[in-house]
Amino acid sequence: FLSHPEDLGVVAVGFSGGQGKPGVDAAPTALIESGLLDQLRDELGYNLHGHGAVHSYADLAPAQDPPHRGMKNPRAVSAVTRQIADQVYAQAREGRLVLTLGGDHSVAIGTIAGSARAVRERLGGREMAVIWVDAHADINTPETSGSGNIHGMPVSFLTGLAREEKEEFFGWLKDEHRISLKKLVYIGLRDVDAGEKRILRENGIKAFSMFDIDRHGIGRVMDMALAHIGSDTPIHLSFDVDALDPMWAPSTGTPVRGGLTLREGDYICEVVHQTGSLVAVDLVEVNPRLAPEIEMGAHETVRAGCSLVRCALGESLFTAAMASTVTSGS
Ligand code: HAR
Ligand code: MN
Ligand code: MN
Ligand code: MN
Repeated sequence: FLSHPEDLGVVAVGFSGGQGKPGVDAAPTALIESGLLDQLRDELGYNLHGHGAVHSYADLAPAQDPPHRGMKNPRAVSAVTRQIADQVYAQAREGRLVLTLGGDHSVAIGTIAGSARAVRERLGGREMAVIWVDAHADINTPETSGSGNIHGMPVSFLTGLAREEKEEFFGWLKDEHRISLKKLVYIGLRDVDAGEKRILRENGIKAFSMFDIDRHGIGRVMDMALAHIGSDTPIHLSFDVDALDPMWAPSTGTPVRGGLTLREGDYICEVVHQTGSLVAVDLVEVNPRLAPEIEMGAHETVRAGCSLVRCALGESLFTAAMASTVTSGS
């Protein structure tokens, strides 16, 4: 689906307004300083675009931003995600793969809006699918949310379950930005609010929880996830690092025990890359300021994040060429 698959648009989003813990805004810089973009260019051979700046969006935050329908920082999150949507769209419109480094998961309102719009425009009105890898479903509406944190709501705005007329409260989201509930697949869920469970059930949304991964193994779960999406559908992968067990990713705002191993996370990314249908990747919720009590916690979390991104972008030790070498014994 990409006219320039070797060209990678990079959007680095230093934004934390979708939740209450500072530090997740420092993730793009930490990921980049650890060498991620150099690896993508030098080892995986991508031409990078738009990677010069880490966007802070500080100028978009209004002086006063009182809650609206219980949402915290609604004007700031709306304005920032609107700008992210434009930035992702500008890269995706060129037929490039787009990598967004968050930021909290509210940024996905922008990334998915931007890539869904570009896919429709470039591919004759087609809808893309979203694979949402997360401990959480992030599908609260403003009304079901207990926290008011918008990083727990992006999927409800993106699917139209939550709607707003007013421009400054996500009213800028139009049909062209939205995704279908039928083309959404969750992987890794284990901390889902009661209201979210009802939304998942009532709408028949495809979700593979940690229970399903324990039962079937990650290999079969990915087969089922991709079968649900159907081949020949563009895929946007939104990966929340808290899908990984805190053993591999302790430095994140809402860690939940009983998560994916790093290897299972990498496998998800490898398999999605292998489809050849990937159009965009988000890596969110790395917070290098958290879990300072864990020795090397931030370092390990950043390292895990880099590994996930490299796998999604095609790093695989066991390439087809190597496989044939091994099996033919030459
Ligand atoms: N469900 C809770 C809420 O709505 C917690 C959401 C936590 N979200 C993330 N992103 N960390 O997945 O507030
Ligand atoms: Mn090119
Ligand atoms: Mn999330
Ligand atoms: Mn999460």
